[in-house]
Amino acid sequence: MNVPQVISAVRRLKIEVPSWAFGNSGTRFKVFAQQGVPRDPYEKIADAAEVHRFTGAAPTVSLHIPWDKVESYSDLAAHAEGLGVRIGVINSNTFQDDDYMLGSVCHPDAAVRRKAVDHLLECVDIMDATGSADLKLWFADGTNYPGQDDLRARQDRLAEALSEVYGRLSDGQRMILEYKFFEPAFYSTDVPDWGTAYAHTLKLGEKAKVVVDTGHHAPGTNIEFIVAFLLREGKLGAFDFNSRFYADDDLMAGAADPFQLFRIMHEVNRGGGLDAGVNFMLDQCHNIEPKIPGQIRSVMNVQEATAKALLVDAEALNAAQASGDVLGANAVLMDAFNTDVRPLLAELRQEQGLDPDPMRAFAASGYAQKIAAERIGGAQAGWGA
Ligand code: RM4
Ligand code: MN
Repeated sequence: MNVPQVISAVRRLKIEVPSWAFGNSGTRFKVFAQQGVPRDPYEKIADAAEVHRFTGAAPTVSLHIPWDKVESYSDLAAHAEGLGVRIGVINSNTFQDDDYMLGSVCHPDAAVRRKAVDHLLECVDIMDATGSADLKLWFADGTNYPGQDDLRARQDRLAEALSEVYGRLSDGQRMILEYKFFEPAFYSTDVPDWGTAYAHTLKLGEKAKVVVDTGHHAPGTNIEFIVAFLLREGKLGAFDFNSRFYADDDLMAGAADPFQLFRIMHEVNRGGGLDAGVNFMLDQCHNIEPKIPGQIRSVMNVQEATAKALLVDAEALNAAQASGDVLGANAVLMDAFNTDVRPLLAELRQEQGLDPDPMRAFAASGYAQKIAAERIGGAQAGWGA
């Protein structure tokens, strides 16, 4: 691809931001409250709209239910549209009620499973009201001790729950299933890996796809292989981008390992994933850095990795691979990765009528000072609201 082609391809890339990135977050040790943090879903969407205003690349916002519960979802959707963004994926939450101590859809007690499935069905109702296309399912289900519960029976319960919710989807709606190898359960997890998610979604049908949260893998996992495999099978539904050093750190995408993000985007591009209905979401928390700039930086990091991936000389790579030129093939990839694409992305932003430096432009806009002055009183949003 030449530079104008790369620019137009990156221009089509849209990145979805999570409502929860704008609320307070922290670790189990401490949540450091920040000034100007939203008090409700309306204010979260206003902050998300700023990310889009300065990047031109983040037109949708994921909601988390019940954290983003409101009286009228159509009103919230209209509020979003008034700010130039739309509501995206509906993320379900079956991990914060006392009832879920032993799991949700895999719980041994049928009454708890019923409650969890009813919540998922309610999320589909919300999708109907907001026009959201995707229901994201992440389950905290699992066990802590060998023998605690029947691993096989838990898979049966999972399949049953998924199939009931799948049956409730309309045309144009999808169910996207996220996996995570451990935490909060430590001995067994009911959807621990892409293979389990793939097997369940394959059985369910076309409207069920897999979510790859980049932070949900063991160290050293070759995530780009998983991406290539799922794309090849038409089963890659979405990404939850973030960075990890140790566990599910939820740091900014591209911060810990920009080379990994590049390799992932290379496989996305190779597999036609830029135009295959894959939802590129961020799933992050900004514990110590300011939240809106944290999101802007993350969007820029994904754009950079994508631009570099698009710059890979496919012809030269094919030729080197076909002739067994190990070092030559590797060099083609590294050449693209080592290209400074920041001028190219600045050009793209200028074409879009945006400031070429979104971080600087946001800082100069005065928005952070404005919300810090205005958002006094009320309860700041955080996990759980
Ligand atoms: C989970 C998972 C989900 C996200 C929650 C907040 O670990 O990554 O995608 O919705 O965290
Ligand atoms: Mn996630």
